[in-house]
Amino acid sequence: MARDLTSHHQQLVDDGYTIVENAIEPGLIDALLSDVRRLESELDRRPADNRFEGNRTTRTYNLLAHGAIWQQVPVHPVVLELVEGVLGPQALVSSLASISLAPGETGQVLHADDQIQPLAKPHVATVCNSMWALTDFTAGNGATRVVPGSHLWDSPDYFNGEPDVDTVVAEMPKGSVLVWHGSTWHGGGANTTTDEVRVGVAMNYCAGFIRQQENQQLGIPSEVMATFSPQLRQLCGLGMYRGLTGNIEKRSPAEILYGDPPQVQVWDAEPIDPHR
Ligand SMILES: O=C(O)CCC(=O)C(=O)O
Repeated sequence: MARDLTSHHQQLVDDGYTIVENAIEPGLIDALLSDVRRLESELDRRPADNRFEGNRTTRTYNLLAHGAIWQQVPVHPVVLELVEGVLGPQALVSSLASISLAPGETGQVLHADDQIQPLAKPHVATVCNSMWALTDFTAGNGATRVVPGSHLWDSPDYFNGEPDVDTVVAEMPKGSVLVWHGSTWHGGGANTTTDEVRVGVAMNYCAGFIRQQENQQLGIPSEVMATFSPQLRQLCGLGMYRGLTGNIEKRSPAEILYGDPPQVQVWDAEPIDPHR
């Protein structure tokens, strides 16, 4: 039976975030964690050294290109239901990355994930992101901090120092997911432990009318895209949004390239009155 997410939908409306405890099947969480470690080693991922990504944090981007197991993440029904509640239908994968926050990492600057968009706030949701806990997230190991209600504020100046706002530490057990509206201020916490690496997966979505953060159409090799389900190809931006945006001569790229079921083009969807 599908999980009742009513209270989580409401918390996203009111507070701009929600935590769904134990949302993901434990076997999948363990398999993802082991794949994050495989990729960090095989791709020789090292921490970046900038204020945003941190200097004790290892990130692996574009995960859909790096192993079949990642195909299970964007389509997870619990997360996708909440995300589509915020963004509406036909949302897109914006980016998929792992974030391993090691001891000694300092708190990330608070920010909103839609702040790069030149839109007056508050505005209709354009971004909705999630953080999957592959390990426990605690105040000590750098659990994400969120600012409740900040999705309703007007244009703040995020990068001008640490704002004086109250944050909630999104502590959650391994297997849980934090979902937030793209305008909600948040940031990774500081990892003050001596031996715990906090590992999360940032599964980020945008509305179907917004440009994706990571270019899924070019970043995922076509032979890998060919192994995806039609639903995942749609999420990667190979469909048409509302029967129009992203079309090629009135057909979707997914239909042309992979033979996916045709989508009705919006102009053809309107019934024609033969007497007009
Ligand atoms: O690591 C986290 O908890 C949050 C990361 C984040 O918000 C980001 O990099 O945009």
